[in-house]
Amino acid sequence: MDTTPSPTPTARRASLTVDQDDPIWALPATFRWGVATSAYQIEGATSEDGRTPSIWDTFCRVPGAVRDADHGDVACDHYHRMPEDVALIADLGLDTYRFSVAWPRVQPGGRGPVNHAGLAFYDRLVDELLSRGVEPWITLYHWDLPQELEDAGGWPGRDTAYRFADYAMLVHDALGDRVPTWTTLNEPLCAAMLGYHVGVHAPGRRDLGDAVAAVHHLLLGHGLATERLRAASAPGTQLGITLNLGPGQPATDSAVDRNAARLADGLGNRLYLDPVLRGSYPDDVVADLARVGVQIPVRPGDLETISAPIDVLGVNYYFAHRISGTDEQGRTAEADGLPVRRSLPTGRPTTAMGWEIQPEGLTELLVRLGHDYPGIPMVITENGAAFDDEPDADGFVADDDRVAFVAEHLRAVARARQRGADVRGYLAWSLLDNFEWAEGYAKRFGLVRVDYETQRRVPKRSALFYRDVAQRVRQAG
Ligand code: IFM
Repeated sequence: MDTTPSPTPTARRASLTVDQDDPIWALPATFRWGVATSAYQIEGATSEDGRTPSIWDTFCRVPGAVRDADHGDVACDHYHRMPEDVALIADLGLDTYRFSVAWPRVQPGGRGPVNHAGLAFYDRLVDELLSRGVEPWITLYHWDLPQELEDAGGWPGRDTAYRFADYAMLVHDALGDRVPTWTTLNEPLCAAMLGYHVGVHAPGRRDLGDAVAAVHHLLLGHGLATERLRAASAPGTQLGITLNLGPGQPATDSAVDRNAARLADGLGNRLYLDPVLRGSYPDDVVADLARVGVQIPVRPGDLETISAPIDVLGVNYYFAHRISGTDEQGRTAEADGLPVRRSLPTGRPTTAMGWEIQPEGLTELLVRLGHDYPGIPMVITENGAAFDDEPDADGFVADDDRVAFVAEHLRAVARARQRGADVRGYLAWSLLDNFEWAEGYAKRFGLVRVDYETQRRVPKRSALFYRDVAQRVRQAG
């Protein structure tokens, strides 16, 4: 690959050399190239223009919940710097920006009329993107549930699904004429399991039954919103959901490890894929949950709603698992009676999150999805890595580790396509360094560095590499 320095956004070299015969160059000219962010992680301005608190505003105030007691009050100040951030995306030559809408900004309290001042921000954002030739891709829910809805029961309560569909329509009424792609939910697994079972994300509850009810009501909300969005949308509008998925191999061929891997796949992947794409929950997972006294609160008609047809499956991929069914003490069942599912290290290098770098897992995942859930186009709606970036005196980060990570994962996507997976695009996580949930600002995922003291943005080497790869693939078509 020609790494000739280019003048924008900084005259730095995108350093990695990619061979002429690299699978990356087999990506089609029509491939979608973009970046993703989410509202709470970048916007700040948490009490401006009528926005009310979300569960994350509340959770960040719980002592010890978030590293360094960080919070999203200012974050990347994107709410006030939006045109500058859109210019970054446009200058990188990317075609798509996936962002999320903050529910408590648009509909404070989670019910009732629209808050025009809050909605106006997204109206301006969409127009700014379109004026710079960047396609807006909306995610309606990226974890910032209005606190008042949590106080009324949160996602374990069925009513929240209906509130979500109403909110989706408020956003669609305002932006549906200009936004071609809509994702209902980002990573319902994290919203439900980390928020209501493990308790390390907002709202910090710890009950498996509540978490499983939350899964169902998140998916019901997805289905209700999809049905209503479909009825209101112009032909050609793309609707979908984003799931975080990861393959898991048993550590050994023992029955215990294979059973643990089955359950990990069931709870991590199939619990979401099957209802959305097949209209049923997986029998084995339902049986496992029943054994520990947990039932999915399905009512007649729910699964038909949840499996309303979608146009695109968003796949978020970070790592794969090697699953053992035995814990350090040799036990094979958790306290709740479910098989132990322990992810074992395989010895590969890790990112700053401690996640192993496993690009081959992405190929495996995409090929499997294409095989098990045929007929649904996929887009990588998130993939990226946190590293301990070291800026130079100019604030530039020569993040060759992230460059290599992006290259390896693009290659993994290209290989999956060669094996028949219908993958149509890649949205890097993330445009900016941002608020990484329970890790606060300690972990940096951005292609663009943010100096949180000054709010100065500086594209990293990975941003320039990504720009150049996208440009070359596009031109080759
Ligand atoms: O930052 C998150 C994002 O909000 C959801 N997907 C995973 C990312 C990295 O942890």
